[in-house]
Amino acid sequence: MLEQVLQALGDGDEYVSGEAISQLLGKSRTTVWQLISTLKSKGYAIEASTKKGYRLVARPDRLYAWEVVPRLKTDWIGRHFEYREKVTSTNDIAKELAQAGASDGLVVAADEQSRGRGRRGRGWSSPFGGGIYMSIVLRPDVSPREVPKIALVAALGVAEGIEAATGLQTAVKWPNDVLVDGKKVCGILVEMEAELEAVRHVVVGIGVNANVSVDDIPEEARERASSLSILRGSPIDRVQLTAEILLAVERQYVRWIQDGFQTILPMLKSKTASLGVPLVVIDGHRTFEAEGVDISDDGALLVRQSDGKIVPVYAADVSIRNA
Ligand code: BT5
Repeated sequence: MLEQVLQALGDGDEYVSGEAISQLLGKSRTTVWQLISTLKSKGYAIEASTKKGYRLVARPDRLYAWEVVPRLKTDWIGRHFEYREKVTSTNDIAKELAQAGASDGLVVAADEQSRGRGRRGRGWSSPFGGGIYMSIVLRPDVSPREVPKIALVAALGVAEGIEAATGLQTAVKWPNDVLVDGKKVCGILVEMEAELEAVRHVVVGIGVNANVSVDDIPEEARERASSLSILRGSPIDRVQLTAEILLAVERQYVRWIQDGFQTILPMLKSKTASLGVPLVVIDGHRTFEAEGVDISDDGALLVRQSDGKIVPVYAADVSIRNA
């Protein structure tokens, strides 16, 4: 219903009479007035004039489904879009919904996370309204062994989406970060539920520092992380960014499913900041220095150790070493 009122108000160029909205909705003038009040309480600035009716002056910077869905250009990802103001973690909600049978492509987004998660039990700072916190439920018909590649496929999509929405140049840091000017602006957390040979569902959690201030980035990460608004020097339209990211992620995901990982690889390699540079690799309990050489057909990062041997790295933390 709120969506219909917003549609009736249009882009706010002109006043729309209460009578017109009431006729469009088939509801009384009192109901229209109540809906307008609800929209105001959700952050919409609406002018009311007894003679002329209502005029939409400003939209809030929120990831409401009725704001995001009309701006989507995807075929299926995000068409079912669940918005929550505040959650523990969008990955948790997406997982619950997936277990309850949510369809392929469901997106859960929130304006704040109280327990945003990174990999290996680490946290993800998720201040209200600062970032994009969203999780996509996917049901790929692949073996669980293939699933780690989804982080790379998604990272490539997010990188492209950020470029399309902001004009900033991006790079991918293997396996799950997106960088701008060498600073981490996005982290991806892929989780799955699977049986031995079959994937039940995958949840791709995407956290983007859109309008996050320096103070909201954890101290230990400040040197290596930033936000898109800081790097561009102007605020980011999170709704548009969300739409662009979902479009690019869908495009890369469909390519992967239909044409295989090899079709993604050249693009991924050309965008990867971890190749041809000195790295520090933390693989379980082992930390070593190496040089990034290539990404293999199965998504591993190939690194050259100091003894010259090239070894694959599958699930490590890799940072770029300042030479
Ligand atoms: C990641 O982990 O980069 C994955 C982050 C995924 C977050 C999304 S938000 C939506 C969905 N719901 C969730 O609960 N999670 C996903 P990792 O590579 O482990 O990086 C985590 C580390 O980055 C932390 O230990 C901090 O040092 C640092 N960090 C925390 N918050 C940050 C932020 N907002 N920006 C940059 N770095 C941050």
